[in-house]
Amino acid sequence: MSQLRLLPFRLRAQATGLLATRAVPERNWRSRSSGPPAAFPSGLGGGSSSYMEAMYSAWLENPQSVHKSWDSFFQKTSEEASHAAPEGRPVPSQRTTTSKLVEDHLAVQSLIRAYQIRGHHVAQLDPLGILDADLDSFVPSDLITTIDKLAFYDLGEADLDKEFQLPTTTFIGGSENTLSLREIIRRLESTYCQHIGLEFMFINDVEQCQWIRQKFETPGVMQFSSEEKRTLLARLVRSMRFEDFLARKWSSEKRFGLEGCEVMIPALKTIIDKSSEMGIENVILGMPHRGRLNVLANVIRKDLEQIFCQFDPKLEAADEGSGDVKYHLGMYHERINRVTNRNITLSLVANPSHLEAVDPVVQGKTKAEQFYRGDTQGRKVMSILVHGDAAFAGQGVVYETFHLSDLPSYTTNGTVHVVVNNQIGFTTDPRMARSSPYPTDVARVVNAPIFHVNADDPEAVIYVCSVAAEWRNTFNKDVVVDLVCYRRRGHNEMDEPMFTQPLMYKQIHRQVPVLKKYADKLIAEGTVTLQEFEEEIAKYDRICEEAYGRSKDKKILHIKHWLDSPWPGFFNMDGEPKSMTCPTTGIPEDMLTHIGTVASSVPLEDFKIHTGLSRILRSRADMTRKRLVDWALAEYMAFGSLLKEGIHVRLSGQDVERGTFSHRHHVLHDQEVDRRTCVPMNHLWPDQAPYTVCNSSLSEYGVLGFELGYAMASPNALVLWEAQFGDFHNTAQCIIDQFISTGQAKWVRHNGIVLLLPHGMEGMGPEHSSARPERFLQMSNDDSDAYPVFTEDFEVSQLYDCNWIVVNCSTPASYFHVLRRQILLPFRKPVSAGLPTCPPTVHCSAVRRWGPCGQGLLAARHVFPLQLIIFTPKSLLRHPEAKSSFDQMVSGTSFQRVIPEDGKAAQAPGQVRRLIFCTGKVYYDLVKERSSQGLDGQVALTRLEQISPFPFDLIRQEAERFPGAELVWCQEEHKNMGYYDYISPRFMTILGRTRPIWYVGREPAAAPATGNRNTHLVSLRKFLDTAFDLRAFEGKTF
Ligand SMILES: Cc1ncc(C[n+]2csc(CCOP(=O)(O)OP(=O)(O)O)c2C)c(N)n1
Ligand SMILES: [Mg+2]
Repeated sequence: MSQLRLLPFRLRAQATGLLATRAVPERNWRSRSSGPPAAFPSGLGGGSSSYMEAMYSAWLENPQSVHKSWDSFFQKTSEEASHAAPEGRPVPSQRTTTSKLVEDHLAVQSLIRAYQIRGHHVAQLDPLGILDADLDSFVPSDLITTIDKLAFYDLGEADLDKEFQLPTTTFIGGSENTLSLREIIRRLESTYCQHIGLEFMFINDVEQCQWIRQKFETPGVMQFSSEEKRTLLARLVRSMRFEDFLARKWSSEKRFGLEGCEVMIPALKTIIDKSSEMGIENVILGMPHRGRLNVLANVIRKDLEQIFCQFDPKLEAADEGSGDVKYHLGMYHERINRVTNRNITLSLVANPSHLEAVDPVVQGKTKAEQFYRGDTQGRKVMSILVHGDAAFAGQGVVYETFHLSDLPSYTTNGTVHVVVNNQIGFTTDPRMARSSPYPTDVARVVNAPIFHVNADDPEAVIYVCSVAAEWRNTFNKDVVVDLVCYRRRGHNEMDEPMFTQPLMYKQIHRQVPVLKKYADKLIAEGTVTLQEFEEEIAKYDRICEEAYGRSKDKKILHIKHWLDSPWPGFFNMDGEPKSMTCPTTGIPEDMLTHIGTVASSVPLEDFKIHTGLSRILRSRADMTRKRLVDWALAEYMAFGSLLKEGIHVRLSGQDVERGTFSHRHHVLHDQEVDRRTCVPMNHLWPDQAPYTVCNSSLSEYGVLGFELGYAMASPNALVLWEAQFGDFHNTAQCIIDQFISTGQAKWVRHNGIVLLLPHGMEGMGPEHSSARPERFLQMSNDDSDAYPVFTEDFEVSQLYDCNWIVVNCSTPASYFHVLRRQILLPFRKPVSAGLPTCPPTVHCSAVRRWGPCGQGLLAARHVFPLQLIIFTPKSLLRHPEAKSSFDQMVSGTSFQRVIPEDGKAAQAPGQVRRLIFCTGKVYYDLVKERSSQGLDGQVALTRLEQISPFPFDLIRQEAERFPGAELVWCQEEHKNMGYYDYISPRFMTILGRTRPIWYVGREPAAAPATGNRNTHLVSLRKFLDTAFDLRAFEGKTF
């Protein structure tokens, strides 16, 4: 902010207005960009003069021996050389003169290229005129900001009026192939150094660079009709007057106003208009706090009275849950785009305060919407992400999200990013907030063009946005619009910015608002009259006043009016699920056999798999014959059976295709044909739903956010994210805390995402051991102290009330059932009417298949999904005992929240002296130990498969079954981790504090596991000894 730039003398003085007066037909850049290798070189830098000299020697010998472009170039320059020789002076040799001309041409080419690469560094991007958008007042020495800088190219003032052949890599000539140097510089200045700064020359693709050059360099491109200007003015009026209205009515309320970047509203609307014109029907937006209410009002077009209601502190919410502050809420709206007269659906995804966290969520939702519509190219559905300058540069999830943008299973075919670059983050100057020149540099990693634009030039902004939308819809790649603006007030309306940015804010106080500047311009040029302008303002003010009047009649708030992803027909009219029954989750035996058979085969012909894999498939076939499943096969059965029922299954995460532990192998690789793969799961049934299994980038925050967004789009899909090891979820903690555990309470939004978190103490060290169950359990919202009312539907109503389900399965069958229950659990009934007709390529419930039908109904099922956290095993994947029989999975069977003791101890419960409750893998250690100590009749072992919501009813039942037994909770985790803190008060509640629940497990610790194998085994031995020492708690009080 202290870096004042003295605007250097520019050569543009005489040029103003010229661009607007010339109507130049567009040149076809495609035909110009290609040619045989020896053609006139388009991008030659300084090092190419020897090549040119070689060409020239060849041409002197035989003009036909070089490409015709060289021929005409040398002919022309020779002619000019001979004309240029001043009278009376000796004529230099033809070769010397031509050589000079060749060098000058090369210099001019370099000069043009310098502007294309570095022009943005001197563009006037800061509306305040005091800051450098690139954080640096340095002026590149190869830009001609003063006459003397021509010397850099060995050119002088005398060369300014000489004509130069233009290379194919510029469009500044319009229909002309030559221009004077003076005009070349003027046009380059006009394109690259005024209110638009273009960064694109790092893009690897020449065609894409040419496209951008043509869009911005062609003379006359930035002309607007008077109608377009009036629309732009009207949009600015709305944007500005909306903020003014809020400021007038609620002067002491936080709203994170847009003042200083009002142009964002017309900017977003232009992107949407242009995209709609190009065929887009559904736009999904993500954005932070700044200007969000304005976007809701003027872009999404949410009813103003509903927005104003949010300012009324007295209104109570009608819906359950915590709700959220008004500048985080989402919205969904289908309407007609007035510019294109086409239908458009706009949704703004709700987000937490955590800046940029919504980015991957928006991308996932967009991908899902594209997937369900069969929109593989992103022609119908697209995303727009709005960012703050400080957050865009500082938050790592931005980078993670960019890296998803071109991955086949994650791409949304291009996103338009808009940065509200108000050159400040809360109280921090950009120079302290980032190390890169611009806040947008992160986008360079994916070759996204970056268009910086001075936000006080509304026409420049609109032009840039229109090109950005066209870019996205032409190349299906990301693009960034950097709106360089200012923040008129403090961080929020209560903040005093002069404490920390005194000079900047002195300038801001002097700054004429953009609306006034633009209105004055249009009035001066006669596009509107002052009266028309004032009427436009009065009209919008009236709209706001009327809505305000209506908002005062409201008695109640509805959070569900702010839902960003409604599921049609999912709820009854009163918002309740349709039924509270829990069907069985088993499937017919022939289905199990069929899935087992496909899972052990290679459905494609002449497909050679690895011999090690053949062994695995043979063992699957063997298990199928024996009516057994291991973990991987149980998962196959669950996925495969859901696919048959039309449920799309998507499994994503690092190395999930094979499985971190090499157990899954859902994608087979031909050992002889490169990149030939086969996914047998997609060969199960003729009309099955599609199965997507995809290895993700090495990201947790980004990818989990993405899958959450994907799961948000439909209740009729099983979407799973698997962590490589369970503890890696902590780098995605924000998605878990801010969206998964709280999303329903804050935003009445349901989501059925499943997290698979490998967990288990196996001596692998502090990392790779614990998936940190304690964290999830601590966030579970079931009340530890309330004695529940055991109604008939207790199991289901408990699920209905909780924020997520936490399970730790001890058997493959249990895993199979819980995955199926995730979809079937639901409160559903067949639906007959009232749903929108599905577009031609979605999953259709009428014909119960995927593919075009054009006659079915959207929203095939009416399920009530709930987030599910599963701690999954590692060593149990191959444990000989960890197998389940078909008997535990066939029709009529279902998920057991608790697996009670059913061995010797169960035969004489009165004799049992100890009942050990446990969950997950430790069960197998306990069984083995019990048997080796000969205590099968005296110690009962009961497993909690579902930990949260806590199965109060079954725990009570089990405790009552063994009235004389001492109750023990055994876990392999340390005492301050795992499940103990969660289960202990709940046991107390259900036992009425009459019997203690003793702890057996590892001691409290700081690290989740030891790195020393021996220490691991010693601590295991120790707690197993305690578990079966029937006198361990004698004399102890609780
Ligand atoms: C992840 C995260 N860290 C910190 C904050 C606190 N915070 C809220 S707004 C803000 C400044 C954001 O600056 P910028 O991205 O430039 O947006 P602006 O407010 O300037 O529009 C900060 C630090 C937050 N909301 N999220
Ligand atoms: Mg900012």
